[in-house]
Amino acid sequence: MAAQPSLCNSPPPMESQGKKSADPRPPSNYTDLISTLPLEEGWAPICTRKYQGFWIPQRVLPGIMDMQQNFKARPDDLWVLSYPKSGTTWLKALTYAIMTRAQYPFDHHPLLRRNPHECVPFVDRTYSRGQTSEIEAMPSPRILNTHLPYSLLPHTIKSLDCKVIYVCRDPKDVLVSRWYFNNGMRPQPMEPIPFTKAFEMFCEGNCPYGPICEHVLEYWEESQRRPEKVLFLKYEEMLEDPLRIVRRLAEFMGCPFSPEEEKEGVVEEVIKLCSFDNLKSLEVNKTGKLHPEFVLTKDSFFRKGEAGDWRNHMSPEMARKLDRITEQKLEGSGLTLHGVDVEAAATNGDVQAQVLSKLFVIFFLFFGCLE
Ligand code: PAP
Repeated sequence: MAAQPSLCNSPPPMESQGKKSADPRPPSNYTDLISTLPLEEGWAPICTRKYQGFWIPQRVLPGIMDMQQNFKARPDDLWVLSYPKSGTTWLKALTYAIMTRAQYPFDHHPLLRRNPHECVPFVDRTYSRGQTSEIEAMPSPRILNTHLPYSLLPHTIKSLDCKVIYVCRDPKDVLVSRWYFNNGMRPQPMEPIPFTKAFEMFCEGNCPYGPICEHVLEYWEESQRRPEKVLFLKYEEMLEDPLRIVRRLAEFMGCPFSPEEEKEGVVEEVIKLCSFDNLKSLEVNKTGKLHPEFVLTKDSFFRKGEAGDWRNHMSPEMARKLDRITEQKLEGSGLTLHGVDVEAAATNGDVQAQVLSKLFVIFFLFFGCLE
């Protein structure tokens, strides 16, 4: 039988080739370098190359290299950053709604007509298409997004001390979300990736933009060093207490809610507009694609929107294995990453232990005194 041509072996597509573009700089000059980097095909049709320690999708690598060399940051840029499938779409919607709340009434808001990814551009992909002028033409303050780890960010973002908001999520749920997303991209007759294979690859750090723990740790450490510039959020906290998170976001962004806005329920309006149920139900997010070359339709960004769906896909042993890997990698950092429910259980356990030890001391003192 003739060997099937690999979906991954094609060189990085020069997406702006052959298209009329106002941009003079399609990033074709990185092809030779990219072809020398280690290639991983397990997540096909997403093929990744190991670049500066991370598995970066080949398709966006020319744009990333171009960005690293040529991106011009502005001091008031706000970056929404994440490991993929960690809550990017939601965070984009929230930051955009917070920033533009005085410009648009909530019943005529652009988020009702445009997908959050169209309101806050994914810069890697825009650069890969050679459409850098789209980013340059954005009025300030810009909200921009990339999935790059901190160490790979263009240096001007760091030298200008731009504000960064990072969202992370329980890696088990990230994997499940990635698995569905990836399978949706596989053309017929490709079978879905067996979940056990996806699990093993993920555990080894082999996943687009992975390894996940190193990605998360870089931002966590930066948020500890510069909390006024790097805000670190967890998807599970956002689900649990959106009011607190939205207020925190607005403060961090330099546009806190005024007492009048609080009284008028603006915080609640932002949450409602950006809620999973609302965004998923909008016509604009049900059909159509973000770009003609993008395989998936916009509804693929809104699947379940919950914490803990991993329970429906992993055995307890698998979950324990991934948790153990995560704990080992995060050891000593002060960060935990296994979802609010598990953490809450651990915290409850701590509280119970504290109560028991206090009772023990009282008991001991009381009977000690009697003797
Ligand atoms: P991306 O990296 O491709 O942009 P990202 O938005 O980070 O994806 O993650 C998608 C996840 O966020 C999906 O999770 P699930 O597969 O477990 O369901 C998606 O459902 C969830 N999501 C999208 N929008 C919202 C929202 N408004 N509220 C809560 N979760 C959301």
